[in-house]
Amino acid sequence: MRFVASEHHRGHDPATEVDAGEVVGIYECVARGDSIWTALDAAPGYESVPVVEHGLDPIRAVHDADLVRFLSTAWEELAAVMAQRGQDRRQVIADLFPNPRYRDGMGEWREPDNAVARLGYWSFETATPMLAGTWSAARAAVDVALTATDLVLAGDRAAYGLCRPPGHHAASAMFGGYCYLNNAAIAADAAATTTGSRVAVLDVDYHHGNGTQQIFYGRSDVLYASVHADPAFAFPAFSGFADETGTGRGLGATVNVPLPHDCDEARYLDGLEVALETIERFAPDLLVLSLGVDTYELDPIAGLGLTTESFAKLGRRLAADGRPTVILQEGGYHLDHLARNVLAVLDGFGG
Ligand code: Q9C
Ligand code: ZN
Repeated sequence: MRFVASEHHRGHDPATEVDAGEVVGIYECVARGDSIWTALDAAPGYESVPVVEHGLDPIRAVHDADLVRFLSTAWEELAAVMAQRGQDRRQVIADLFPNPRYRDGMGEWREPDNAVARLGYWSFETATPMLAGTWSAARAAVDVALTATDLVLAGDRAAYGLCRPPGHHAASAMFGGYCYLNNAAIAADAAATTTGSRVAVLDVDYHHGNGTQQIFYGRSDVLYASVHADPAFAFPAFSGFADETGTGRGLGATVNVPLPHDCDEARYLDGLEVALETIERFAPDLLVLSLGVDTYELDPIAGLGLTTESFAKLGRRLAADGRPTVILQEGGYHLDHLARNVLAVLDGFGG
């Protein structure tokens, strides 16, 4: 299997996040990308392909132009505000968010002038810091996803994109959940619009991919199917319910399979079958797999009872469906077992 990765991920090197008001070490760290890359280089049967720059057009096809403009200049503006305050900061985390009820009865929202307030205006939670290298890493992750997609569109059975930062929590006009640009959505949209093909996104990350769901919620050409921890107890809490099935022309092209806290491999694989049945009925030409391995039983912030052998089964099960597949990295936070679990999926697929 051929794979794509970018050195630019290292420029996005956050130190901390805020969890329930507590400052903790960042889980979405540089070592995640490096450990997977090192393992791919050492494993037999994997060949690295250079990243091809695809520019901003495929990003703007999915994301609001104002979000893209904000992300591209955010660090410069934040650094200026911090300098004015006499603070030398390597990262900034938003702490003010636009609750939809704030302006009840008071008319339209305005984007704030202050860069720190704007960080919250465009985001939704406190685990997604902005740094000097964030924008180029986020852009490079999109290029990684699009380059992997090109390989599959040109005939590779499957390709792996080592996207970091991840993408599936980024919506058309909002970032967060460690995600800035929605790599999988941009790849799926580019494939669907440039080739006129039907694309299914299967999201197996522990967390519901609210961003990918939102981007495709009204569309019938891209199916979004997700198997994830029930939002009743898991992040991102506001989406991923089984009764969210799309809207308008997209009705029926969104599928959510929420799983319980005490999930194990057998229950997980049953849930996966539900998602795969809907994909089968949709009959896509291309599958984009949002591959989070934070379903691992030992994941420090997540976990749905899966073992490394479960990930091999997942890879074999997806390969059995025989679809051209773009595999893109999302979450997975057990640093010591991360690469092993990703490789289990890829090897299982026939990597
Ligand atoms: N500030 C992915 O796995 N958790 N993202 C804490 C509270 C954020 C997970 C949020 C988890 C994000 C790609
Ligand atoms: Zn996740």
